[in-house]
Amino acid sequence: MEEKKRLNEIVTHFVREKDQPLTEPLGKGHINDSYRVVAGDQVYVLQRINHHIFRNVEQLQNNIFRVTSHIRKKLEEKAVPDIDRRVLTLLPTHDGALFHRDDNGDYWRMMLFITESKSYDEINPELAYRAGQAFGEFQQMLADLPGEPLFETIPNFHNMEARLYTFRESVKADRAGRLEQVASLVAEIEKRADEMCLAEKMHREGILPKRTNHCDTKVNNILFDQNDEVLCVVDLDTVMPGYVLSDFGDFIRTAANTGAEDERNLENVSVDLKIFEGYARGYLQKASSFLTEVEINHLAYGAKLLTYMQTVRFFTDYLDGDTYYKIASPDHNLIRTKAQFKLLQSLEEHYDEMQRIIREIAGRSR
Ligand code: GN1
Ligand code: MG
Repeated sequence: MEEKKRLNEIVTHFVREKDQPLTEPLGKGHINDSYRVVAGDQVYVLQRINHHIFRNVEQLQNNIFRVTSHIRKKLEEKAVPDIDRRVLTLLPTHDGALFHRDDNGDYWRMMLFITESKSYDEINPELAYRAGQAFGEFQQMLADLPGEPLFETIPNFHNMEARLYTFRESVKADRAGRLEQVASLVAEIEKRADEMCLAEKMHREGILPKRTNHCDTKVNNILFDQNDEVLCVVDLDTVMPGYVLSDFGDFIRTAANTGAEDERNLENVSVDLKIFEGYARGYLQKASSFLTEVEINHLAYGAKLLTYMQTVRFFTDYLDGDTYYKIASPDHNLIRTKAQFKLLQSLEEHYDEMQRIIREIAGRSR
């Protein structure tokens, strides 16, 4: 079936056919495919869920439903206006299901489109401060989520020990025959392996808790309104139990980089400490009430860890022959690996400064 027709057929499981839905591609995620749908006078987002990555779509959707319902309830209690633009709203199918499975075995979901919003791939310190508040508040609102812990939509997602295990398997297998040219980079990864497994070790020792984390705190997963006020945190597929230092670190990795995630010119890549400082200020303002000393002391470490982890993930995918991330050129994953590694080196150089900034802010907000 022609792609457009197929999409339209899928949409009619969620909206009425007589609203004549129109679908067009949207966004640039590495994992799912997204479309903007206009039907009647409503705008929606349609997504094909990548079920090779998210293996249990039912549990995934159930997580998102629990998270968004809980946040919605909190916003209602506070009588916040315009709630549909401040939390995602899943649209059930006509049968009341949270997703639709088509004849090809693909999984689809729909939600309301957040109108008059924008996202950034790069921001300034003031917006970083607002984003820090937003993710701090997100964790805070989910701190009392009732019921069982959330399902781990990707098992061991931010577990560095597990990531290194997979990486080493890929090095051994060298499936795409690419290892020879990148041996020195493998050595750089191994040199840091022990240091980067510290979070897992602290968790086993009982000194680092798991909380409900977003696990993809990319700067472009925050929607701002036309006045640059934060509207909403989006992309909730990976919301699951994790360490707060992970969420903190992933934001720094993506927002405090002076270059792009896949920058070819490595001279452009370094940490922007003004963004770091802005984010830390916003985040700690909301989160310092529930964080432990150990968690606060490891936020800057989290920036190194998540950048290292992303280096390892891109590198693994490169060695495997590009099976996970969408690529735009044959060396895309290698370019990404090198760019992330350069950022890691910059974070290492500025680690003491980052620690000083955190201590300074935490001292004031406690
Ligand atoms: C993926 O596709 P996107 O931008 O939502 C990935 C993140 C990585 C990121 C790297 C489920 O996120 O973990 O950090 O790419 N999501 C998944 O840019 O693997
Ligand atoms: Mg994502």
